[in-house]
Amino acid sequence: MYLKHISLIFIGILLFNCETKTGKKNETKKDSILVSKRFPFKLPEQKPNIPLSKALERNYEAYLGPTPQKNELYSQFKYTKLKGFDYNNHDGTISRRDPSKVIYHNGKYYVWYTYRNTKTPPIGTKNADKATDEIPSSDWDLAEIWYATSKDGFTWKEQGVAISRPPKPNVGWRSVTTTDILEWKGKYYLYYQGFMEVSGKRGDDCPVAVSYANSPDGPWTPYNKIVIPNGGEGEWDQFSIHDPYPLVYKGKIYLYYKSDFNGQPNLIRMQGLAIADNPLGPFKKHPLNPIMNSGHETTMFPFKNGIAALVIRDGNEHNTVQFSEDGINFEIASITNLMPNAAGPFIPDAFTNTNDGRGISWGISHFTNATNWSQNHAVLARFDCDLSQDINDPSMKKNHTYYKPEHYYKHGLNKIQKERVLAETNALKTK
Ligand code: AAL
Repeated sequence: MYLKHISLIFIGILLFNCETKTGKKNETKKDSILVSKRFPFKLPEQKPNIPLSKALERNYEAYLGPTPQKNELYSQFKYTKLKGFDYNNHDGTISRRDPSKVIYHNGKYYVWYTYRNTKTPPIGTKNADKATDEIPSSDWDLAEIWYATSKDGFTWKEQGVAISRPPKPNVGWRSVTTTDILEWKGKYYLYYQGFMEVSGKRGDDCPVAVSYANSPDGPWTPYNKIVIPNGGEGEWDQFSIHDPYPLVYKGKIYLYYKSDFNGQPNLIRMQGLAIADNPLGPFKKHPLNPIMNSGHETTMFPFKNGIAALVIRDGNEHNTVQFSEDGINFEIASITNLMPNAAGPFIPDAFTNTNDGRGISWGISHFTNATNWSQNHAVLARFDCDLSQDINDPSMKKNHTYYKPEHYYKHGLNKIQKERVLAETNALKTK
């Protein structure tokens, strides 16, 4: 009997030890091995060698760091109103939008952009048939390419027109818009959308043209040929080649662009790539186009050995920063919000054919419909971020952005939604 009591006490001690060691009731030896394989309290910097869920596998495989704070391609975005641009009291007659990348030359920053100055605000692409030589359909109809310079990136001095509309039938006679800059072997090239009909007549249809100069101050000579043509009939980019965006990568000109396709009312926007050895072409469209399944205006930058992209507004993967090691196959590198629209970053190594892209920390973007649709116009703004290997700004790496309730209430239910919600409640009453 005595022996039985002693052995029961001994087993109790054993179990107690086992319990205290694992901290859990009735854990077996096998469970206790699992316990040492349980995910630890301190987040491992590297992927731990233990069984992981898909989400945790992805957390270590898909991103450059296990948290946004450790992810070089995650950032918040901060915005600053620019000084130096007049908008006629925002009455809709003057618009500035779709800025180029920013370059630095002779002690000044340069930016080029779509400039519209018309007697009336745009009447809307749905009213394209009522547009005239003086009345614009869209905010970018009857536009020119203007430019401005700045000593600090905040206060700008508008320099005036860089590319004016050429006479009919030259490419861009209706409107020249949405430009971007390339510096190549000491010369400068401005690529831009060249409209040869009113935007909205069929759609927002245009090819891409180019002008060149020996100085960023011009004078600019139009190539007067289509340099990125629309795709063939039935191809995704058959109607619009938007947002031309050249970088120098792997010794060639990688020109990214957007196309609106699928047709109204379910317009889809994706992005393509055309590559050339010469700024005036021929550009060869990549066989894997579209190379980006989401996005709107194009914003790419060299990053480490590849190309990174700000992917905004449209598609399953909008509101992401993406990365590709070959400039073609992009994958999500981070998810963020309040991203800059039509961002034109300052990219010191945009044209240096680098294989260690340093990234970006600021640029110029735009806000469209800056006041209301009856005075529809866009304004330029500065954005700042930390997507750079050369800065470490923890306040750009926070993942919370706080808005006041009124900000949310502005995005309220529409009439149809309110009716649906009320009907759901009424349906409950009749049950
Ligand atoms: C912009 C750009 C292109 C489109 C229009 C003006 O955001 O995508 O330039 O054509 O909208």
